[in-house]
Amino acid sequence: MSKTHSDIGLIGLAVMGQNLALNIADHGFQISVYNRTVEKTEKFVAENPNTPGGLVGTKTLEEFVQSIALPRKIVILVQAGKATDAVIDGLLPLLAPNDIVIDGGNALWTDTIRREKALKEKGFRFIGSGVSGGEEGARFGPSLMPGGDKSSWDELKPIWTAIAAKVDKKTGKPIAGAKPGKPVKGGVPCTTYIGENGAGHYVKMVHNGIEYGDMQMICEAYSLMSGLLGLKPAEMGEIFSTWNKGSLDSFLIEITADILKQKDPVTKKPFVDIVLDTAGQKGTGKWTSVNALDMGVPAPTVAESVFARCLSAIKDERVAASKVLKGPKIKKVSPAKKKALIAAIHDALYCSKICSYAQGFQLMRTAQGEYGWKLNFGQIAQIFRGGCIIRAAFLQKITEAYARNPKLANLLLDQYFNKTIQKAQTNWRKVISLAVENGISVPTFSSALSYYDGYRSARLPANLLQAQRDYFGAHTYERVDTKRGKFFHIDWPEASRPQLEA
Ligand code: NBP
Repeated sequence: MSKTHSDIGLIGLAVMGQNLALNIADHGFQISVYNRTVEKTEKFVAENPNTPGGLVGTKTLEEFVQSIALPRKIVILVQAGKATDAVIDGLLPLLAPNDIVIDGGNALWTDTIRREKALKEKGFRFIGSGVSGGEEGARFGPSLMPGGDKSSWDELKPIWTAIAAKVDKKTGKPIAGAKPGKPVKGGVPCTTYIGENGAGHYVKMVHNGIEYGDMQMICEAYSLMSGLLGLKPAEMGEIFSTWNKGSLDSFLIEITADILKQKDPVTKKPFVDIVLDTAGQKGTGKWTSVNALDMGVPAPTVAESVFARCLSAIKDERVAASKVLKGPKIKKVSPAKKKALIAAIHDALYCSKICSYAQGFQLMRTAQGEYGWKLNFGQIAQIFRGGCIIRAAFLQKITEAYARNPKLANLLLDQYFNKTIQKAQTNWRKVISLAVENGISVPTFSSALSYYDGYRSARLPANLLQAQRDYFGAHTYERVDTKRGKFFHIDWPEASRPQLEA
């Protein structure tokens, strides 16, 4: 029998909203749903008549709001940006004090900070929750990254922990097998309170930036195997399947193996060969990179992965340039060295991945200082273990690293990551050298290595750079033989500029 009032409400019945609503209903919560285009609501409710919790379709915002138990929990899953503001504006006159509005879209974290503040001033509570895992995640278990008012989290927690992806307590591996009406039982939920105001959406954004990096790095491994060894997609698919059983075990490696083994239904050629090489983007990788630049945090690998998509997008220009700009002819590696090269590419991928995550976590660490959040990095890595696109066995190593030292300055300094790179770096360097010698573009692999080499350098050539700045702009410099924080300037033209006039 249906309840008089629903446990929760959801606005926005596109892909994410429909799937999240069904996930919530599968866990026995009655959910009211509303969509601007009413026909979508009617169709959705009609198509899903027997969910365990029950769907309550509503035609107007007033009817929707009235159908939810107080204090209300209202999830918004509409297009991020203006649409979210429009929905909030429509809701505000209808809400009661202490109602909780939860934005599950991919909002820019600064918008979430603004919205949380504005709603708090009006006596309402606001949560900005990252929802990761796309359509499948929303339906059967996403990773959820809620940030905002802590008291709202305490009230939302039973629903959020129920619907989140679950990982095995011992192994940390995602528990699969959820079916419509039959969610998985037990396991550790992939959600935790991230922090105040925009913290959840910030962490979701960095997650997406890391995802950009992971995807591009896998593409570079594929490009190297194809270019240097001439391997066919299906053969590479088998290699990725093998890699998926080891330290690279992850969702993205798993789907890459599947994709490489897939045949095009029309031509029967390898599917990947008929896909045009231009990648799109929705902006969260760009946001991550822009924020890294704004905060002055070195995150070159994430940024390179965004630029790689930009470069891929100028297809016509590249095709024209390929006829004019010459590089070295690729020298195929001999079959005798095939096994060793595949192992080296594996190592290059793993080391680059470590650096990319080190950059992402540095970014979150700096943002924590900037916004006064208290982020638990070990827990953040843990909730990425299920539901997320970046879910990977490797994340357990990050959780362990932060358990060893919660104040870890950089993941590279952790004993596991340090040792792993020590062991694998010869292979990493070899692969990048081969790529450079053969003219194969590997922007994320090489930027990750440069990051590693830069980060471990006690002295960088910035001494010369600072001298240049002092020369042309009187920007001053610090000396190696005085205390930090004391600034000097040389009056260059008089002191040492070569006399141009006789
Ligand atoms: P979309 O981002 O495509 O948004 C479509 C929804 O927004 C529809 O329900 C539409 O209503 C509604 N909407 C728009 Br557009 N303007 C509106 C307005 N002014 N007032 C009210 N409703 C409005 O949907 P989605 O792909 O399901 O994504 C939802 C959110 O989740 C986004 O923020 C997205 O970034 C985020 N997200 C998506 C994914 C993914 O894999 N797709 C993953 C993670 C997060 P209508 O039916 O009347 O047009």
